[in-house]
Amino acid sequence: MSETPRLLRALGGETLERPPIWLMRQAGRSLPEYRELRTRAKDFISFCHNPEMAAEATLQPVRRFPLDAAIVFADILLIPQALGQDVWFEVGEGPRLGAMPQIARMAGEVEASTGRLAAIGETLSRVRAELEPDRALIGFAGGPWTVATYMIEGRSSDRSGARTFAYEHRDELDALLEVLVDATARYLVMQANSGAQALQIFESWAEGLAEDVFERIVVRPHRAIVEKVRSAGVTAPFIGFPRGAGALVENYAATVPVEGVALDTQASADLGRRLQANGKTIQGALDNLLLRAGGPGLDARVEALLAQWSGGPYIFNLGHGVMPDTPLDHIARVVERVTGKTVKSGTDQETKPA
Ligand code: 1CP
Repeated sequence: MSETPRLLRALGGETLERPPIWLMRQAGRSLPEYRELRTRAKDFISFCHNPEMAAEATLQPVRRFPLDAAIVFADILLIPQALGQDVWFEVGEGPRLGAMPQIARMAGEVEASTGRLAAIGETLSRVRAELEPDRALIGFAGGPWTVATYMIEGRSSDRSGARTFAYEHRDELDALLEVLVDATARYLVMQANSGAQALQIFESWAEGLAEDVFERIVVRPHRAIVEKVRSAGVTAPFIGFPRGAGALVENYAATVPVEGVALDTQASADLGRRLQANGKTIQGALDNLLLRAGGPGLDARVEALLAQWSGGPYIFNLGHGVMPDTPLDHIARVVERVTGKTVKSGTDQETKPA
């Protein structure tokens, strides 16, 4: 049997007898063993910068479930921090960022920023050494616009402040995106050189943008990232995730040279098939809230997704990350259905010894 990970075969354009499966945000708070590990770190950022702990968190979901890929445990907000903006996490509330440094100042930090993220490379090489060869290792970064929304607003928000900024300070936003494109491309090159075999760009907040704005602040920066990473000699496939882009995802797929396009929960069967027909591998798009809810509705939706998209290159996944309070037996049931494998470890809420 071929040891090329199923995820990479799908991203190479193969239609497989069963699609690979992994779940966005599969590591982390839905797992009791993660919550236990998390108590040992002083804070979330130091957790991400601790290769031993981050490698453990990366491997936890693939030990528990027969998933086809692991995604490196890190966060999209490590880049602003590496560029000199303060970032911290308020327990139970989410990210907080200090005042945004001057853009020109951050531009001068781009080269050094990759070195400040060296621990993530170390996490990747540790995981790659431990992961079975038929499972892929995914690296990632946030999309420049999504990262910029946090940098501008200083926290999770409805992004209205960041969008207003995009209109009122057009040149400044373009300059900020350029800094982020540069830092992100270098970071992804470092991740690929450390063992990441596929690279996902999480543009989680691509919704609500007019076509011309979407082109300017999502499409163009993504294309620039992919081109920069490719010109550094990296051949790892990309998965772009312009979440909430709606019909504009077709413009995205036609212009950004990514191999895979991750679709959110509202993507229609036809939209996915059109992207496949145009040479893209698609990923998605089970509702994370349905995964949490479970029951016959979940089973029916999993069957529908498999039926509608398995005729072309397809990666089974969610349309947004796993909710922290998702029952693990719901995850087990979906993974078993897609892979045809049984989940060996207990799926109850008990902590499993490492
Ligand atoms: O203490 C903790 O456990 C903090 C919770 C947590 C975790 C586990 C955060 C804070 N980030 C992460 C890890 C993480 N973040 C991963 C690796 C784990 C995995 O996927 O298995 C990844 C891929 C991310 C990506 C990420 N971070 C995104 C994009 C994906 C998405 O969900 O849209 C975003 C928007 C963030 C910002 C962020 N970091 C953390 C939180 C709670 C948030 C979201 C805040 C918000 O909703 O605005």
